[in-house]
Amino acid sequence: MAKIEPTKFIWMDGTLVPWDEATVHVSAHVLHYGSSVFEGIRAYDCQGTPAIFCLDAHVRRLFDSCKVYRMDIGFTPEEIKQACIETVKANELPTAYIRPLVFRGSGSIGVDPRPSPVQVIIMTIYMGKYLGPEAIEQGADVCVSSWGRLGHNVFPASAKIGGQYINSQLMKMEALVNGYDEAIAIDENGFVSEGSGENLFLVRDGEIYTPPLASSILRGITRQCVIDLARDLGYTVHEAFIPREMLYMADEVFFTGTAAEISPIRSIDRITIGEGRRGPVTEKLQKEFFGITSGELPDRFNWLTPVR
Ligand code: PPE
Repeated sequence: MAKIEPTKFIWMDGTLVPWDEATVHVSAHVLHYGSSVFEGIRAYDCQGTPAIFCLDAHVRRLFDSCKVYRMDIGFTPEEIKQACIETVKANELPTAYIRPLVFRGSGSIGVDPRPSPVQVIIMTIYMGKYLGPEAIEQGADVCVSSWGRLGHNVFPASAKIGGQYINSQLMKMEALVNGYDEAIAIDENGFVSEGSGENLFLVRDGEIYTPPLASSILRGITRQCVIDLARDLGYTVHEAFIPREMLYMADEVFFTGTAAEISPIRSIDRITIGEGRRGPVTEKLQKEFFGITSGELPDRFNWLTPVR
């Protein structure tokens, strides 16, 4: 997807270090067992000032994920928030994708991660449109994956844990190899779950539907913002189990996510969705969302933390 362009500094275990010095040893536990939790946060160019989107909610989820995974991060949420701000500032980026990562470093071999030290890094890089620049207007072509999402007693889907992303990688590779832009997973009960790195919404007869947390989805922060925004605009939003066939019968389907923002879907399994392009509800939500993040509209939901 996006190539990493190095920036000046990476925040590592409490200090900013030059990009090239932010390294780990090959014996690091995370490399062998996927023992990490992470976040993805965007900073938008808000009238010339970088503004971090939903910083509190992302830091809260990072700590929630650490809790599930029995990881003591060693910093307070306030310290991590300040570190995100400091890293954006130090790299002098007008916009950024902020990637906090908490992982088990080098110290022990074997499945029990606890003897390996917990390390924290915050990387800030450039990120463009997740599913390509055209997809945000024209819509993406997606498939239902042959890979399913696992139940909550196998993988805690609402915790953003590194190792769990093998499932997403399998979905994404299969989709790309077969000529699609992205895939949608089905949960263990046969209901629609989410994309490899996005939550999913559909529109039918002017009402909006999205799978509930119990469909093995990540508790998406953009998802919550879109629910709040849609209700504020007067739409009815249902968090409801969605049978697969409802995807094909929808008037509009779109993804949400930090990287994906609000991305329309124009076909699923080569079946045209609605008119085969971005629908009016999706467009309206995008307009409001990008209006707020660019500072053209007031930040009425308190989404933004300006970096001065
Ligand atoms: N589901 C999954 C599986 C997921 O990874 C993401 C974010 C979401 C839903 C949307 O959540 P939120 O960002 O809080 O609205 N995926 C992140 C990583 C993507 C990547 O390719 O890396 C992201 O969008 O930053």
